[in-house]
Amino acid sequence: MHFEVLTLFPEMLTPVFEASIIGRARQTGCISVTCTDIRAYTKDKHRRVDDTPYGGGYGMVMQCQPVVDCIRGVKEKLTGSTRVIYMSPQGRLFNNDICKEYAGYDNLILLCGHYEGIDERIIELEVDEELSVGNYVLTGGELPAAIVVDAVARRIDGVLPAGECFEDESLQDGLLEYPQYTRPREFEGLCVPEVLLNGNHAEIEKWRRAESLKRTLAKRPDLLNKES
Ligand code: 4H4
Repeated sequence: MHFEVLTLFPEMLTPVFEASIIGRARQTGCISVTCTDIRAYTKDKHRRVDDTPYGGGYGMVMQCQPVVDCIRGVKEKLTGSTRVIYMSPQGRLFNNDICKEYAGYDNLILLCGHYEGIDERIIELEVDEELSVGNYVLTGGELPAAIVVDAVARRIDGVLPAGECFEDESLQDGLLEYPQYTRPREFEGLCVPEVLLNGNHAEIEKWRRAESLKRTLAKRPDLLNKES
């Protein structure tokens, strides 16, 4: 699967996509990730990408030509199914189901806005959908794009280390995950629960299920009311 991130700040994302699981998946060829600088598609000597909004108002708006040409320039090099996604608070809220849906594409093009957003005609001409990572306005779409790449890439075969599997539900059976512990057995007077140390897997599973229920009730009772 190929991820193409269109951004004014590729330097923001390069380190993120070179590290950890995503970095390893790129090296092994499970996925490819490219960050393309929208500014490379400008045609004026000042490499301008934004301008003031028609009708007045504060802030700047990203102009059509560099963004539309960047999307088209990238698209024409891709084969297979492709979806163009604009990271915006106005989009549908990113969740596990969307993650699953996106993992079915050959290519995802993630457009990162900046300033007050982008000229509406870009969306009309080239964007398949807007996608939001939360009901708040960020400075740019780069962090949301990194979230999407990370979450979707984890669902691609070979990305997660052998033995690990993505959580098909973002929660286990709709519950929050049980508490996790690792060495040492005691830290500043706090001990690992005995049940986890005796190797009785049936008992461990029972304890984990009880803990998941307990913490879901305490932290996210709303999850317990959901239709399963
Ligand atoms: C895009 C700000 C659109 C405002 C942006 C608008 C998010 C988010 C985000 C930089 C860009 C911001 N992207 N989830 N939340 N005019 N992106 O804040 O549509 O309100 O994904 S606008």
